[in-house]
Amino acid sequence: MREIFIVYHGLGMAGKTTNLEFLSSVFQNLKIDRFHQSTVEGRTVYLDMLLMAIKIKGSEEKLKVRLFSTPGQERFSVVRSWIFSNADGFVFIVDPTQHIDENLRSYGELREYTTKKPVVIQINKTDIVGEVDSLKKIFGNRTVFTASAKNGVGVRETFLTILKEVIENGVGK
Ligand SMILES: Nc1nc2c(ncn2[C@@H]2O[C@H](COP(=O)(O)OP(=O)(O)O)[C@@H](O)[C@H]2O)c(=O)[nH]1
Ligand SMILES: [Mg+2]
Repeated sequence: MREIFIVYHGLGMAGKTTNLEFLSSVFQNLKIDRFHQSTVEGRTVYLDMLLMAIKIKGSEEKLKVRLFSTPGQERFSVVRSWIFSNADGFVFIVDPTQHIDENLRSYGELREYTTKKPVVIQINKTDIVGEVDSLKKIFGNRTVFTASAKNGVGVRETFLTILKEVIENGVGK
């Protein structure tokens, strides 16, 4: 079975785990495995992973789709570069409650990987930050979704779009 590997990146607390949790519950019937290790405060410590088997329309074949979110701590920087270089595509989660420069620094960590691989932007937490037009403009050359992962808004759309872009980009090369 071919496998697609999609990485959710963004600042700590941006909502990466919340996205994976929501997908894990809505795609319950496709789920093969879910692993998340966190501290007592709920921060992702090492690994946040969701594995699904998805049948693509118009094809007999099933695809394994593996989602990872990146661990925040610096001590996992080696794990992080391994994850980035092995990804087929990325979702970058923007946290509008944190400074734009911080968000852009985090986005910049993907730069060398996204020249050939697709990235979809999700501006999260729009339930608490209403005005995100200026943020949308900053990322305007990419596909941008607004979301409230906590309420499951925009999560599915973000995922299905990156999946589509990865498949179109050619997977299992
Ligand atoms: N208000 C609001 N809070 C959110 C949203 N998404 C995530 N959060 C909260 O932000 C915190 C960090 O989320 P988490 O998914 O663990 O972030 P991660 O560090 O990127 O994995 C948690 O308390 C979430 O409940 C959202 O859309 N709206
Ligand atoms: Mg997390």
